[in-house]
Amino acid sequence: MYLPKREQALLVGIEFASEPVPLSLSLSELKGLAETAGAEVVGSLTQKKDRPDQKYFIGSGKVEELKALAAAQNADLIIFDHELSPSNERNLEEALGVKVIDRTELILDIFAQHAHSREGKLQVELAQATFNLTHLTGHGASMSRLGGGIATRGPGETKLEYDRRRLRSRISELKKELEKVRAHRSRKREQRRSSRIPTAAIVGYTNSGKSTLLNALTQAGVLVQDKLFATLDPTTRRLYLPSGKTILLTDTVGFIQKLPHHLVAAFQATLEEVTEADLLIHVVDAANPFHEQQISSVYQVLEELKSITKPLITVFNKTDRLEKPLSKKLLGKYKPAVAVSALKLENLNQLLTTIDAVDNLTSK
Ligand SMILES: Nc1nc2c(ncn2[C@@H]2O[C@H](COP(=O)(O)OP(=O)(O)OP(=O)(O)O)[C@@H](O)[C@H]2O)c(=O)[nH]1
Ligand SMILES: [Mg+2]
Repeated sequence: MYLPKREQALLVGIEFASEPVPLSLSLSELKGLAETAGAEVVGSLTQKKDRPDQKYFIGSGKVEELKALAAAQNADLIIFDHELSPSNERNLEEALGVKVIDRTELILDIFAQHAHSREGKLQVELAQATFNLTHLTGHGASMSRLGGGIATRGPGETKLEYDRRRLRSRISELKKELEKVRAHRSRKREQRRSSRIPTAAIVGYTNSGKSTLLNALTQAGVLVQDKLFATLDPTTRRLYLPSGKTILLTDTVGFIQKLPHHLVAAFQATLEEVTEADLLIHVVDAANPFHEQQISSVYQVLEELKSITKPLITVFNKTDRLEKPLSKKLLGKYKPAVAVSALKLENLNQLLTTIDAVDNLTSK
């Protein structure tokens, strides 16, 4: 069997004083993203700075350090934990002679590998094409020089374009196609509405256990993986509540901090499952030490989607991995909140009762 060589990646992060999320969280997440994309992380470099350097984003002394580290570790990919400008990327690649990508490109690469439905593929290609159009002065020239691999792959068999005119026409084609998909989805939603069954969307940070919860509650058989962004396409199943009521439950794409705005926009068709839902079930990985920061990131995206005022139940998941039970204070802060283990099927009845108690979730 042919196994492509794993790219050897170095991670780079700057600790800005103003950043609310600690760099250690961001970098460990970046490592997870890089591994999910198929790279092997061989080292990392960090720097404290007030603001990014104009030319290289990091300071020029750090560029030298990075070059030496890349040579010592045989790195063929450098991943920045921040959004780089096209000229930053070009300058860095020229100085280092190694492919340089940023967090957004890495996430887009994972999305491209995980897109299976026609809708998912269209959405990812639109996001990549929009990204490439705004970054043509960067990779456009250097991409061919620095070869393929991560951030050069499109969904399925699609080849990424780096030609301004072709990109523009492809973007308008993709938008038209996606309009059709949205129209189809909205017809399906209308059908559901006319069937008068209320809907709940499972939302939350990536890898928090959303698909595991859908499977546990409805035996949906959705793919579960210890990977970031395993789910891109929404799956909807019926859920029968203890009172005898029925609702439709939808598993959705995960959120992550520093999710660029245009990516959220490209996923509009999928995210409409969230904006149209009567109830949000917010799954939180209680075993992640940074779960409160993750909650804030999810709230930010929900705000962007104008869905933050919807009824919301917080589900603290993975309690089987906790050494001591969650504090009453935490559960009180995010009320109504339930602590469960979707994997071990623990306390799911309490969740069902809590869903049952939500006002206005009766058939309309
Ligand atoms: N220990 C433990 N692991 C869990 C639990 N729920 C989910 N997991 C694990 O967490 C990982 C991610 O689970 P998923 O259900 O794929 O998470 P997700 O939120 O759907 O992730 P994305 O679709 O990638 O955003 C898998 O390895 C699951 O087995 C739980 O209650 N306890
Ligand atoms: Mg999932």
